[in-house]
Amino acid sequence: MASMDTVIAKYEARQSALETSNNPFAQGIAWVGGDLVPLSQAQIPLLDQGFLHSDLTYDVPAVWDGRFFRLHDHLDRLEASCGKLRLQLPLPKSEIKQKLVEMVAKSGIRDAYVEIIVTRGLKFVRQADPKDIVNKLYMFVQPYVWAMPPALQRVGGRAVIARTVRRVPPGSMDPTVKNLQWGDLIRGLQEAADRGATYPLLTDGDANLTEGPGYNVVIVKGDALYTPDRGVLEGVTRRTVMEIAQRNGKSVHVQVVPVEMAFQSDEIFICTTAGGIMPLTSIDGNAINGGQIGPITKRIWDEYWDLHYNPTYSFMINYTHS
Ligand code: PDG
Repeated sequence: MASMDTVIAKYEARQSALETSNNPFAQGIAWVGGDLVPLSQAQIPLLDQGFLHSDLTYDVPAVWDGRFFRLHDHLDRLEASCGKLRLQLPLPKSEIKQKLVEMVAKSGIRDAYVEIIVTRGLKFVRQADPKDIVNKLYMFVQPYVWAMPPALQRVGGRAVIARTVRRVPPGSMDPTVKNLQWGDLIRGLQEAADRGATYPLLTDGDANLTEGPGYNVVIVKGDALYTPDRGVLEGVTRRTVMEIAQRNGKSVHVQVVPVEMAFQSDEIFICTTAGGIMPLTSIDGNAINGGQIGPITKRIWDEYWDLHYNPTYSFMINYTHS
């Protein structure tokens, strides 16, 4: 199994190889209204309801070392999110997949953050006849995004339990729909910075953990993993974590997770497509596991990145014909 040092060193070597590229899409490529443009030139119409009322859903798969990871799971979740918001995918999933592969290949980007957005379109829902509403699709590919940079993943990040804001409740904006109503999450980030930390964990307002800005949270206690069942996005990374843990004989509990469990945990980490497995070594200034990354987190980290080469989870992109 590849260790953290090897995975990061190989990634960094791929990055420096890219620096010499003269491909106009090397810093990103976008698909807007059927046209492919460099990401820095991509524009959305001002009247798009995704912009005016955040009336949209989106999803984010990633490409690692030239392979798409769990793309079908992300497209399935996108389709489910569309269903919950009464949006229609503007293109069939198979065509979206084909376009995304073409875009990644054209960009030459080997490690990519890929975003697919479906908005209501140019008509506001109020007083609109549903048949006049035409949903819009936007897609882009850019170099991989790290919610926690690799250097910090080696030592672990500092988290706080947010006090000034709670996660939006499921009866308001359903967090199982991946959405860009980030007001609560942004406030959490600002509070964390005010308190000398980087990673807020938001509660449900009743002293139970939910999630943070762009990540799920997982607690390790003994031979068991715990992660919140409600008020969270059902993360694809978290699903991968649960599969790895179960294969390693750990029990996995998707349940109510009182804040207190975070302080009593043996290990704790957050996880997302944009950064993978991100260890936390302090919460509200209290060291977890003596301030060291624990063995179970390390094991999951290594297996997580190994799975990016497993054909059950990923497929190779052919970069040569673009
Ligand atoms: N919870 C929220 C609110 C998220 O936005 C995300 C992913 C997750 C959990 C984890 O889901 P998954 O494992 O399927 O990726 N959000 C990141 C945000 C990246 C950022 O900019 O911080 C993503 O869209 O990739």
